Amino acid sequence: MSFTHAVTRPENADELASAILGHLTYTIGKPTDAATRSDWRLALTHAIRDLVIAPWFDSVRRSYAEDRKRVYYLSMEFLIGRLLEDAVDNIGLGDMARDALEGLGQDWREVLDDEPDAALGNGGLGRLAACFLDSMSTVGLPAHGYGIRYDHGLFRQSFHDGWQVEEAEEWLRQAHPWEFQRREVQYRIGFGGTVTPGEGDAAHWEPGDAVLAAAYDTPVPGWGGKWTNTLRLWSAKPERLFELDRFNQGDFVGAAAPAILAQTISRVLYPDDTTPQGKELRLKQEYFFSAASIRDLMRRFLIDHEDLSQLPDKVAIQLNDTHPAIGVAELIRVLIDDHGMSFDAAFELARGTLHYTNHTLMPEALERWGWDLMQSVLPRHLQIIEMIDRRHEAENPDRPDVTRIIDHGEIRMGNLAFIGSCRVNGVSALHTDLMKRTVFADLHALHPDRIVNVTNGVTPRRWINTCNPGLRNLINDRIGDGWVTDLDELEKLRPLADEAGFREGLDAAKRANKVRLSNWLADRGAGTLDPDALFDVQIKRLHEYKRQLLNILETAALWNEMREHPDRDWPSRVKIFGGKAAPGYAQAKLIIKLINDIGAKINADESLRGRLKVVYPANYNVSMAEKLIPAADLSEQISTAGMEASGTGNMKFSMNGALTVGTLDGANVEIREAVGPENIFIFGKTADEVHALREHGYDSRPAIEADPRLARVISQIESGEFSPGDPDRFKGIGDTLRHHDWFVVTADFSAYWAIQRRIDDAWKHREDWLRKSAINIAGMGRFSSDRSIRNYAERVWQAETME
Ligand code: T68
Repeated sequence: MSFTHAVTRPENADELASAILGHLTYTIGKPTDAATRSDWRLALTHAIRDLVIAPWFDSVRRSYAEDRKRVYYLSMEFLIGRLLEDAVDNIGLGDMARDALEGLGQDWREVLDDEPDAALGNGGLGRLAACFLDSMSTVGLPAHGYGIRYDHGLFRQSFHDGWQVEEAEEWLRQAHPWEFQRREVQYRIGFGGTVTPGEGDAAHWEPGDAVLAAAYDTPVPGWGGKWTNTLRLWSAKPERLFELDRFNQGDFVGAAAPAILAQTISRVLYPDDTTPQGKELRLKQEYFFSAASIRDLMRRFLIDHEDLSQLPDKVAIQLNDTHPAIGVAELIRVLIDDHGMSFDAAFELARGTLHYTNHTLMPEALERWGWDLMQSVLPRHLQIIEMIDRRHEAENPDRPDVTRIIDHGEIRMGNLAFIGSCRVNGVSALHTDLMKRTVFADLHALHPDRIVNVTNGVTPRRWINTCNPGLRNLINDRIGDGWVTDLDELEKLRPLADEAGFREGLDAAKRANKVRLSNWLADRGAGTLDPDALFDVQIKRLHEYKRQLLNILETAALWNEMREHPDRDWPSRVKIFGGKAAPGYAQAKLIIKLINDIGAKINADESLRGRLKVVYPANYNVSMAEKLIPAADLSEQISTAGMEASGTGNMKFSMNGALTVGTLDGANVEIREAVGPENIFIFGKTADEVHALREHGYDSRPAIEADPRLARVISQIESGEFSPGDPDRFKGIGDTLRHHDWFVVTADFSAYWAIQRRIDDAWKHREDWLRKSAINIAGMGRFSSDRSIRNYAERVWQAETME
């Protein structure tokens, strides 16, 4: 019998409203007069989800039928944010859905804002994975995302007296209608135990304990609904839910204990960003999802292929940073122990299939695991890693020690990922170049063709089309909407930069976004903001290398200067900060407190007549970024040169018409090329200069002595001017700036101050500013994640799209 109730696409808002009401009644089980906002959101979500299912099935069917190479993107993090509005827009029903919902008496924005963010990531790395999912679907590349279904995503941040306080995040407290649990798909993932030798290279591993990896699938519809991929997230479940014996003996808590222990593996996202922690649980998380994913993709491969040697022709596995690098050993283990291959053959196959993306140059951020820990958690994998290391040494007898995988009792996951991969990539031109010259210099010398560059990108669907309707409409009116899937089309805006009418439109769209943001911030206690002020925004994880400290020092120095020269023509500025510090990162948390304390002092100073404000809304996340970025005039990208691998926020701001103040770091270098040096504010030491400064131990004293503004702010911080009740509070920050200024904040201060004053001047020339803004938007074509994904498909995965 064929299925005759397939949901058809609604022709108009009434039909969609009827589908929403149907779900409110029969799926949610609520009459309209008792329905809450969440009920309406869930009903709308189900109505939209229905429309995604048939195209999803079609995509799966076609990818099996045509037997194309599939891409598997393994990532510990997918920072996907909200899904509803994105899905509605991707299937082209944005206006209709709004009309339908408003016809039902609901406020569109309020209903959309009811959706919790899926914060299954820390920052750039996780958000990149989410943009890549969108692009892989949009360009029609058969792909799966594989990750962990954390019960608790990134912690919720609040400020108590200006200090960061963390609380567990609970995105799953509400129903999550986008996912489908696949009860039939579960794998037993073992840990510990013993290994006994088998035939040839094979061995028998008897794990000491095990958990089940249970699959939850989320459809990822691309633009226009033409292709839909799957994000499969793994949740850890116990093998036995319950120990009846213990329960019957009255040990009610103990009866459930083994189950609870098993579930801890997918309980929380590690809130570290860039610093690894030698935690057993983290290693178990990494193995858990890598092993489940590899078993799942092997199962799919074996449905249609008997010949394992075809694996590299049909499968590309991308390791998003080293977090899934244990997958190198797991894939080889499966090929040897489960499929009877020799180690050499298995290694060759694995190396043809795996690829690794590096996201950081900080050597301390490259993962390492203790030999003892690996031996106790993954004894068979340790043997395989030893075999890989010996083989690499045999092939490269003169290799330097730094290229070893196992050294000084540690397993270096970066080297394992490099040696086990076919292609290794950096995420911006500068970062890739530095990878070749620094952390991977010796491995690069041994394997000169392996490292390639794939500059990051972001999806213009979420980051212009959906988050900035004013700008979207302006662009569509002038050049049509082809840019949504071919961002190079934005080039057509370049000549319009010289057209007053277009600049006016740009101005009006930006101002409307700023008014909306001001209202939203006012609701969060920011007071009244002047929408005609320059909105100067730094939003990203709190990290010393990102130098929020440089920004707040300059802000305090500006405050001093404004008080000294109150009659100067100071343009109004709103300094907006957003971002979380890792809970264990004391210095970053102290910087948050400093920003809030300096902000409180400035905001209370009436002599400024509102011309300088500092705002730091708590709990920055993807949906907050969607409000802030369209309203920004100035984008702060001021990391210590050589330390930000790429940045992706920099691209989002520029696409939305903000001008960048930045160092020559990460993708800022390529943004400068794309928009022209006269349309971006670049300052500060270059990566090579920073390196040279550090070589002999950087001494900040001359820089502080030479700049009275800087000297004064540091003294104010140290003397307790911003912390009168606790004058010693920020001594540590003064001490860092004076004696251990690793991030060369003091060396760049004068240049940063100077460029900010140039920005003050530029802001006063409104037409010229808008021209620059238009040129920024026009130049952003190459920063679409569609371009990144096409680069990966061609240069890394050797995979074709379904066009
Ligand atoms: C970021 N890395 C880079 N790491 O810092 C950024 N790390 O320059 C780049 O644009 C982005 O990756 C995408 O390539 C991260 O975000 C992490 O979040 C992270 C998480 C856990 C452990 C280590």
